[in-house]
Amino acid sequence: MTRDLEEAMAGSRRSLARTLTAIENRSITIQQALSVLGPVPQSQADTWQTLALTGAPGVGKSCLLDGLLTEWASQGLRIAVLAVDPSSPRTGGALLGDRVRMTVVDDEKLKQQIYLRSVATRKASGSVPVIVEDMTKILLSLGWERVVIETVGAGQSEVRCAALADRIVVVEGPARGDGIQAEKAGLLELADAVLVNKSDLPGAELHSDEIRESFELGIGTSPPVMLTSALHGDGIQEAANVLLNLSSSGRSTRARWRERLLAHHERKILESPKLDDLLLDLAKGSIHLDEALHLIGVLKDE
Ligand SMILES: Nc1nc2c(ncn2[C@@H]2O[C@H](COP(=O)(O)OP(=O)(O)OP(=O)(O)O)[C@@H](O)[C@H]2O)c(=O)[nH]1
Ligand SMILES: [Mg+2]
Repeated sequence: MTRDLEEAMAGSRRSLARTLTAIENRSITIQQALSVLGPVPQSQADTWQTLALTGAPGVGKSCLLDGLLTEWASQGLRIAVLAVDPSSPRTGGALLGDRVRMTVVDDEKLKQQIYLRSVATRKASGSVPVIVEDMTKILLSLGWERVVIETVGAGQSEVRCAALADRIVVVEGPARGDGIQAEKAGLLELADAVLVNKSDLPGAELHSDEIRESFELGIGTSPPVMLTSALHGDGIQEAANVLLNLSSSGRSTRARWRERLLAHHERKILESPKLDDLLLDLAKGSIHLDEALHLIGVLKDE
């Protein structure tokens, strides 16, 4: 494994892929990897290192990303993408590259600036947010300047993957006539920006008004809400500029830390070597929940 890590440091993409797979399978720990790769660089003042692009299946996240990556890579940035849950029922689990053609990699020059990777959530052993967090650390410590996480914005695990990122961009489609329901409001609470994609279809403008309104009426200060058409390339350049320099609002920061706190707690429990034994004891009724949490070290004596 050390050889793969060293070759990845020397720029081998195959070794990088193998390293990420080892992280995915939990056959190496992040501590072991970083002991060879060196520490994860800290982010500069107000610039983000990680950005999540999240939203319902099929809203156009991958198509948008293709456009955004083209803009960012043209500016010389080195960007890695982790696409989480490519096993959505809609697409039957094809890999990132097969689902939507990422045209950015057709350009010989831009291709060098981009690294694309799917996270196979079905095969993943352990908590997906933990795996995504560790993979992100590997990429950053190998000198990828920005990591974009594409994840469906439904379900706790996906939302927690998004919450790992320094910034969250929620992607929406045109209005479907059902307004903003509770689940959507929960996701919007995490948003540092909203892209209403498919602006070439009717209802996109209406939906961006609905979103701004729902922020004003309850969620808090509205972040930038922008219209895009990934299909026609409308609004992509503007969105790329705004997103690259996006700052985080107090509202989204708090919401994100809440998710991270919960994810961290879960990580401690899932990674405890005592977990299997404790589950048996809990099932037998020989210990209580509080005792189990004590033994894992999540609960401390007051
Ligand atoms: N009309 C229109 N269609 C679009 C636009 N952007 C994407 N699409 C189409 O929407 C479909 C889904 O696009 P994807 O980029 O795969 O969507 P996604 O959000 O990544 O989907 P999942 O990864 O499965 O969650 C594709 O058929 C795209 O061609 C757009 O701006 N306008
Ligand atoms: Mg996609």
